Amino acid sequence: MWPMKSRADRKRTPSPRRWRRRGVAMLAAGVVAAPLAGVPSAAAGPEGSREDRGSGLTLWYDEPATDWESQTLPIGNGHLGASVFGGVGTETLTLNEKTLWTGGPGSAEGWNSGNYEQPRPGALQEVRDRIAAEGAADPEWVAAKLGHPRKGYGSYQVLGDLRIEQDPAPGDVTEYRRSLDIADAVADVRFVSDGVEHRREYFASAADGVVVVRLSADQPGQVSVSTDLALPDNRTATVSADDGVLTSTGSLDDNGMRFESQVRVLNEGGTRTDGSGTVSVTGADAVTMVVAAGTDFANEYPDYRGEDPHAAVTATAEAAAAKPYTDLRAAHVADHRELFDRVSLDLRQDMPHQPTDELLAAYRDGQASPAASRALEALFFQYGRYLLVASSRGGSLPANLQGIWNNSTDAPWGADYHPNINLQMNYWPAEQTNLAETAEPLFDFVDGLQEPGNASVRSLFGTERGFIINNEANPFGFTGVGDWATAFWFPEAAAWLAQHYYDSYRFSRDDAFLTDRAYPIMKQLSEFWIDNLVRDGRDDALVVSPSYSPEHGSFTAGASMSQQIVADLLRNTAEAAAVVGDDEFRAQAEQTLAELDPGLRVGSWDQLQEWKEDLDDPNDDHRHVSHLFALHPGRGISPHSTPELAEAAAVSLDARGDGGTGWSKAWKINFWARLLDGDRAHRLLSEQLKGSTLTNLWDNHPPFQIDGNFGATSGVTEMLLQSQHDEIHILPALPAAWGDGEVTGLRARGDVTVDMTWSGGQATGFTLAAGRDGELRVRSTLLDGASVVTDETTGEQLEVTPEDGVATFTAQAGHSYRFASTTAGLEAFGTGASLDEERAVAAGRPGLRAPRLSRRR
Ligand code: FUC
Repeated sequence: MWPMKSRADRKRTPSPRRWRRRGVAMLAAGVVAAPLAGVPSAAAGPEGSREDRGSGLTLWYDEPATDWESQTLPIGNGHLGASVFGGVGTETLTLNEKTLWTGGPGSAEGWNSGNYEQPRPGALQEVRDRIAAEGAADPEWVAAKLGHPRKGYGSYQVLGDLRIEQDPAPGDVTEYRRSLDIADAVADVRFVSDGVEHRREYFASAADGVVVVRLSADQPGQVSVSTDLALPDNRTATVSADDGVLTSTGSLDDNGMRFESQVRVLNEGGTRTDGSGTVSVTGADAVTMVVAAGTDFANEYPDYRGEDPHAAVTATAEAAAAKPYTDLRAAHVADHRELFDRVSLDLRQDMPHQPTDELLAAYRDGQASPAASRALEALFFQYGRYLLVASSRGGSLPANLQGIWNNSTDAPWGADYHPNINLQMNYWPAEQTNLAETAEPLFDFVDGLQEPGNASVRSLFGTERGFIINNEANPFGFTGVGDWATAFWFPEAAAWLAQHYYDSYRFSRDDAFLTDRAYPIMKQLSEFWIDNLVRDGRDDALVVSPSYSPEHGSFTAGASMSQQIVADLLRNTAEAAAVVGDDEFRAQAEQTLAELDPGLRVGSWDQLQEWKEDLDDPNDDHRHVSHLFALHPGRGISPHSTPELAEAAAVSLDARGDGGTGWSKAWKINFWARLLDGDRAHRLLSEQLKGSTLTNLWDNHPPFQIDGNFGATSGVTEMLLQSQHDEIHILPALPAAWGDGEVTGLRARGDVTVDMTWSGGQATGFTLAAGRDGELRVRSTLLDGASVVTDETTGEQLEVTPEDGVATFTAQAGHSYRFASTTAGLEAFGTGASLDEERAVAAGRPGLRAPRLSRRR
């Protein structure tokens, strides 16, 4: 329905990817039935509602938001976003449509896609020669040689503010509550005024493609509102009202991008009147507003324009407006929960009846109880999953630096795509937290970079094969460079993004995805690097030159991150080539890999070197820790197989400290988890919550930048489960603060879904649900003692003997394998097994079921 057609879409086979559908729709009648009607349930009393305390999956506040960045509550359906202020007399929803961008072709500034407007013969060689001769080159000098000012880069745009004025403004407001239930993905505002309880609900439905607002009261005829749209002045727009439909249509001054939004105002009772750019309703029992929007952006090189959005927006708005509110809400909740409910996390938390901003403040001040602290941490984990679902659904652009939420026409960094950490971090939680579908826009985006990125290869490198992007990208195929000396050159970025394709395959083992989509991308990127690696005169190894450790230091040859990324690409490509049967290229990738400097060196103070020369300063606390790429998100360092490198990584990480910006702390959670240090990982999570999290729980770089939310969710997952080394590592980095708990629905590489319980810091049981036939390798302390493994599907027990802490067994697709300790912690299962059953399992008697975890698949 949206004018987003990627090359990949057109080329795709009818069913390119077997999306895993592990979640069981939680459309239990009670989940969706209770709050639907126009008459809401009672507002929360002083003891708190069920949502405040019970589920622990609600952010709530006792005041309206006054600051967009730190206080508004975000809803989104991947295409449309809205931030809810919750004002009483005047409610404001800041609206976003993900493709509304200035810049690109047709921009008033001109447009150069980052490629050179005049050829620069010899410039790249001159930089390489100076680096070879002098060992390093100053970034300013390199930028003068290889950079140039960006033209028409643009910025992500706010669509506008939807304002809803209640007339007369409510007086004597009591019992005010503003909340966001992230399990239902519904925001809610309630208050009492003059004895009338008002309730407003807000959600962004992927099922129907619209944002929905519902205003109601517990007495008839009490909803009187007028609504209008406030638009920025960097566009031409007409706002008209006709038959209850508020339409804004126009184009951006900068690039002529056309946009349209429609707000359909549907009143139950009362009178509706069209004004000049407003729709008013008086004396209604309830009012539903349905918002649809679109632009004429299309992910099609080189023009990036498709159809005028009018027809699609009208069709979407009409279809949604024809449905009863209860149906819209039910469809939305079911759609969201099908994704969200796949993972549950129980840290034995106890959510206090306390507004979320007060809970965050108490956590920061060390005043929150341990159980309340765990409640905030578990909520923060799930919030990252919520935000990913809300900001990244198939058919639009990927989640940008602010996800989908933006209130300005000149967003920080344009709210663009920064692939030197930020864009990748956005997608770390996708596979591991069972939200594989959310990565689809990333793959569409990267697929769409092939043509513009190949033009950049030809312009910047003078070679022909493959494609690149550099430090920043926008939706219009900006794949070249700017001139910001410390952040303009990073052609390794696309190779890093290729890791997401291969990792997606490692999780799903979907051969069609690998053959049709991932491998062609990986091969092209490998070809680019095979064409552009250079011989290092120091040791004859193949290196990247010029090479720049993101935003840090001088240009050199063979900085660690550059080498580690290219090594990761070549290794993955060689493995993938073996699967798809491309033996010739496999041999070429392996040969290049053998000659490549791997970028893994231990330096003079036992640190992992950031550069090929030992230049690291132990007092340097730079936020980027790029040279640990091989530890995370790569797989070149492991405490088990390369302990000396892991130790060096720990020394480097320790020196960098526990500070940093939001995303930097989030990355450090992942690093410490990969180093199997749960307490340190937890400390970083605490640091992020205390110092880099806004009261609406958005990550604060500063400014608000959503990568840290996603990075933290990934970090928590890495603490609980890892599988990057082809073994499923159960509870690899459990902190002392999370001594007892349970998690369900996490994903491990190999197409496995994992549930776990633990007690006293030790695994007490876990279940591996295998999606494929084949060998699985498992590492768990539970296997150190006597344990029993039961195929839950057949009831049979398996002989599993760990070697060096790793058990290997052959799994069958569709079977679940239950690992249970026979010596300890059985009472911790406690979910459905009788004492007799538990004793029977403990005694290793076959034929009796192991205690079950609560599972939702
Ligand atoms: C990275 C960081 C900056 C900022 C920017 C958006 O390049 O180095 O700190 O987060 O992205």
